[in-house]
Amino acid sequence: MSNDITFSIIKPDALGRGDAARILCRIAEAGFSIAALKMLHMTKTQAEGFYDVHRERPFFPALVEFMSSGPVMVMVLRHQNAVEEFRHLVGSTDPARAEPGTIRAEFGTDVRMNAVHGSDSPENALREASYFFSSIEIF
Ligand code: 3AN
Repeated sequence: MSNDITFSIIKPDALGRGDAARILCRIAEAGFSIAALKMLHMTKTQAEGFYDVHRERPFFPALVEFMSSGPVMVMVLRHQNAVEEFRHLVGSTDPARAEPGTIRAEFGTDVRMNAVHGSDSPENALREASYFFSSIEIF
């Protein structure tokens, strides 16, 4: 399994505050290149499909509500060991526990509104990338 791509979302909280450009700068400065990028506003059904693995979790309805509450930026990022490197850059799920200097420590509000998503495995990176992009849109 190729481990040079990961999938990310700049979530509605960060986009709504106008932080997308600053987050993209952080990502580029960390050495990631953008293989695909677009902005969209998910329907509830699309957000449910994306977070299907969390369907039974108590936070699922609020998560879906939040992720479909406004536009997001979805992207495929390229880097050696991309999944692990990106999760390192993003920080812990809870911004209050995220290491200083991470994107969530700087831009996140709480465990739900935590500014960015990053895939948790190479398998999920491929699945998530293909949820939003066709193969000819990934460079
Ligand atoms: P991560 O994005 O850090 O991999 P996951 O995959 O466990 O975290 O959770 C997916 C998303 O669900 C998180 N990014 C966050 O927005 C939301 N979430 C996770 N845990 C909670 C929670 N305890 N309460 C509310 N929302 C949560």
